[in-house]
Amino acid sequence: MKDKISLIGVPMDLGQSRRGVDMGPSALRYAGAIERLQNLNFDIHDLGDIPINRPGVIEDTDSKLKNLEQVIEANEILAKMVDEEIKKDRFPLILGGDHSIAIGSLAGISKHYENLGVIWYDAHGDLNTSDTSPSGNIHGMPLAASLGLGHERLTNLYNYAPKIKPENIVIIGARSLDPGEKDLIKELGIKVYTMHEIDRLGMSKVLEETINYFKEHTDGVHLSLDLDGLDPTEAPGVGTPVLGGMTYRESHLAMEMLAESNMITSLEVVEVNPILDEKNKTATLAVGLMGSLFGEKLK
Ligand code: B3U
Ligand code: MN
Ligand code: MN
Repeated sequence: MKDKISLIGVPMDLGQSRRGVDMGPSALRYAGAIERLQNLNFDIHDLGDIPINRPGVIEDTDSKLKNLEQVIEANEILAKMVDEEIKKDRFPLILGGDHSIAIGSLAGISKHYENLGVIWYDAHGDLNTSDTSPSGNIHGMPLAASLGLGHERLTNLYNYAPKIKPENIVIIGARSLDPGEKDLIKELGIKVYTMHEIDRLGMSKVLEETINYFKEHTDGVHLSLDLDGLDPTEAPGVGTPVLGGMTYRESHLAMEMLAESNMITSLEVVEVNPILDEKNKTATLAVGLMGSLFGEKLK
């Protein structure tokens, strides 16, 4: 892993309907994200938060793509910043914000790789398009958009498409998939470890398989860490909790195995909602996972 990290905060909550996830970057900084990585001897630059055009009144329209313009604007800024930091040979660490920001992260990252792998650690598939989405919330669409599916303004963000290939994706922790997402997974043959597979195989095997799979296929791996992948008893501060998720211990094991593999080249941490949290428990957990991912056990 690179020893220079650039941290970018994205206080975005317009990709979904519950306010509060815009405070995610603050909650993660407050929980000691920067100090945790400094203690591991990383040279970390906090570039601050990108500006989000947040209207005073956020109308809960029934549009098929809620707050499209603002989501695009923020993601364009994010894509450019991430792109610039990678050019400087720095590891991009993006703190969200809701998961719609993965569209910008991947747009900035993927230009630098032939075959970028993506680990989508999430209760959801985020594989909806404006046609299949039950909610119109863009945070349920970033993986589809990055595959080139959905609204042209999202798929073509940062002026190229697609960003990733279906065979370079591994979804871990899925337990809430919409019908259109299930169809897409089958159609494209996307590798998914649902909670069923995690229960049967164990997290150790799931990560071993994922790591071996990526070793053959990819030249970089982005970890998109949605905190709702974890069980809400341990990570309650998320907008769309789904029971039966991955535990604290399974998640630490996953991060430690990824640290050992030395294959992660970028990270985003999303969907932390401090308003719905219990004393910043979820952000603190997230920072602990970051510690493991960045090699706390190894140093
Ligand atoms: N699949 C649903 C719900 C959802 C997606 N991502 C989150 N929730 N966090 C949707 O609205 O697309
Ligand atoms: Mn998600
Ligand atoms: Mn999710």
